[in-house]
Amino acid sequence: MARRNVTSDLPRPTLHPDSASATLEKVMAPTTRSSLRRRLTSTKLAFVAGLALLLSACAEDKPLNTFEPRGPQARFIDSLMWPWIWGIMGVIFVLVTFGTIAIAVKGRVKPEDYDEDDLPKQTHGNFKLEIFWTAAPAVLLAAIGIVTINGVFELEKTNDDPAAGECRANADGSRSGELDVMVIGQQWWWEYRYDIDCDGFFEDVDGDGEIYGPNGAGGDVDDIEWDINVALDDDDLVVANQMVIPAGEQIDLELTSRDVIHSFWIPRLNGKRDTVPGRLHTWSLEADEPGEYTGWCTEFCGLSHARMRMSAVALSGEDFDAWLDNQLQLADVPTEADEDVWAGYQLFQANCMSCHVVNDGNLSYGPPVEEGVTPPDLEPGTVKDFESALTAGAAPNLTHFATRTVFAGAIYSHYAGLDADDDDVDPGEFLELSVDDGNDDGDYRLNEAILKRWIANAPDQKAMAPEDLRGMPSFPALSEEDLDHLVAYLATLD
Ligand code: HEC
Ligand SMILES: [Cu+2]
Repeated sequence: MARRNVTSDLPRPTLHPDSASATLEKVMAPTTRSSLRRRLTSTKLAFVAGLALLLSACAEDKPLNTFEPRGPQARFIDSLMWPWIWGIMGVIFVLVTFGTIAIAVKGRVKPEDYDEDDLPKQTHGNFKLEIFWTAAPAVLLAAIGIVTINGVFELEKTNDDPAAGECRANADGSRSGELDVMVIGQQWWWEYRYDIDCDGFFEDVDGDGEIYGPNGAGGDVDDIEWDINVALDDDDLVVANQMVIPAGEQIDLELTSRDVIHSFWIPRLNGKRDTVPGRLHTWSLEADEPGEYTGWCTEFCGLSHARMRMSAVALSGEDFDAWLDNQLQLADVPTEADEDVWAGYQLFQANCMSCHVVNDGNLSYGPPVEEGVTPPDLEPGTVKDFESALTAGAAPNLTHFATRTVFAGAIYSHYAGLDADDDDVDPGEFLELSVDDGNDDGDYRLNEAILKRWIANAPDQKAMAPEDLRGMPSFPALSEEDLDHLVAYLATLD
């Protein structure tokens, strides 16, 4: 390479004593065995950790994989990722990476040509290049922006409002019609309310002709302060932690929260949407096939945020109708004849009813109404919401607890031997869950141990703050026998 004298009067660069050469010297210095071992161990560790991370991508069971869409909404999002976003990013990644390597290799100075006074040609400004690398990203971002914004509108699409008489629980007993579900987040579990009679989610609680809440007269959703416990329509079906839906149908969701902001995310069915107290966000999801689809709260919401999961079970239309029929039944009231269950029922009334609802037709709690307002008469067999001893104002509804497979924010499964993703299991069998009756005929077994442990000391298993009315308290006074009785009672709630 030609020597260029112009630069010879520039100061020569010197190496900082702490920089690469110093490090190199240290590395080359004679080492004791232990320091060598240390170095090897951390290298090995880094290698193993890296490999584990890489291999985790090959896991068979990836219930939270966004790239395995199982419904139209999730598929739509996936179609944005590929070819659009990942495609464009991929091309840029390859161009930049290999471009950098190619230039470095091509422009490198061979040791024999090395001349410390020789600097590369200095370039200042290149109008064409600058225009190019400003315009090209702008064009790419605009393209991605167009498909993404279109996607936002696409995912907002809801079903048309059903015509009269086309509902899940029609007066004539038919089950045609679409389904709206309200999703309510609270610390640290999910409630699902099904608007099965299609009269909306809210009702005129005090009978003054005005409906509380966002659907109320003259109301702008965002302006109205509303108490969800008062406003919700009590004819609706209430379940906790496991949302059961018919496969192949779009389910419209209304999302809200009773305490802090949570985020609802079942990745194989749709993207994320925040649940915000005092607001209603619309969302939807649809599962192509029967099966279980899990999700995770994705907005930090306090102590047990990481233990606030979701479970959606899609059933065939027929199975779903059967499930719904069953859910609409009142819970059985135990009789004294069955001593264990009866004892459990008594314990439940004494210890648990201040928070949990079991709709067995014997409840007559009224909503917390203002002074001077008469609550409407209760139809026999209906249950009213009441303010429970909790900040969120509600604990999981246990009316059909034994027909669900998960509890406590879907972190535990209370049935042994059941996996909806198992090819041999018909998700419809979720309906036929029954307690182990002693004969070995393939019943799913209620996991009594896990339930007893939970009832005795829930905060020990899931971080909660019962002293602050957040979460379930522990019950140190309950004996082993009491716990058996309580579980015997819970097992009848099918
Ligand atoms: C102070 C209110 C309160 C009381 C009293 C209470 N619980 Fe709970 N319970 C909760 C809350 C809140 C949860 C949800 C906790 C979570 O998953 O984060 C819960 C969850 C549960 C669950 C799991 C339900 C599900 O679907 O996730 C069961 C079962 C349960 N409680 C049983 C009982 C029993 C039995 C008693 C009486 C011995 C009782 N609880 C007393 C507040 C209460
Ligand atoms: Cu949350």
